Amino acid sequence: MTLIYSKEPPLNQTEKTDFSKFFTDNALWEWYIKNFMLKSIYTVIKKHKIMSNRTAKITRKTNETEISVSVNLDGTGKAKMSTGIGFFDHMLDQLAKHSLIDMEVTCKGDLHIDAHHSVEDCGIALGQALKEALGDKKGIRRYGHFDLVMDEARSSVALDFSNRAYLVWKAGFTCDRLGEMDTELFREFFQALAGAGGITLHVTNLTGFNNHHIAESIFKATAKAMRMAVETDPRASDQLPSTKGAL
Ligand SMILES: [Mn+2]
Repeated sequence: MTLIYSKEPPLNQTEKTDFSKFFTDNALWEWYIKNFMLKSIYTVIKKHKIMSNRTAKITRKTNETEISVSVNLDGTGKAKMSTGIGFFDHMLDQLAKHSLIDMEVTCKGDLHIDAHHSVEDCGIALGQALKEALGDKKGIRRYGHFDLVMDEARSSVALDFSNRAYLVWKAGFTCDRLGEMDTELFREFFQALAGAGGITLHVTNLTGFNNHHIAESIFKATAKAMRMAVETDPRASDQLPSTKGAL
């Protein structure tokens, strides 16, 4: 079947009122497919392309770390973490899984010193990637919050992709390390993430005595809040969620 584009159906004046021709004439079917069906398919593909374009890849190299991060905000929570710090990988896995943001983080850092540079720089690169993937932020919900329990631990996270970096951190740990990760580095990570991502981020641990649970509940609550904030709101898909007109 050869598709010849024409804005008008291939009919003469009298044929235009004869609808039976639509069922018998190949040229008419071709015209219909070209002008309506293909147009609809193109629209869907175009829309999907816009959605799947909410991705970013960041590479960051300093004398201390070499990092590559990629994100897809419209993913399924696929995670591929390789930071050289087992417990940190486990936490980043939670962040991807429960935000439904596909995340890949590779870091070659100066772990012979300690994990500080690696954790902080991963936070910076991830924040940059999220910010870039969000683009102009049109149509997103912008705000997210989640109150998450994990056995005895409970953490609450509220965040805003405001482009104003601010961290409020109310969490403490009773042990110095989890695996190879110093527990004081959790705050460093979220500080870097909020700073580079332009996120107003409030993290509160409410209860808990197991440090693994406390840390994990914070990452999971952040993930769930992020999912809410970066998702597109179908009622405002073409609107910027700010009266200021910019975010
Ligand atoms: Mn765990």
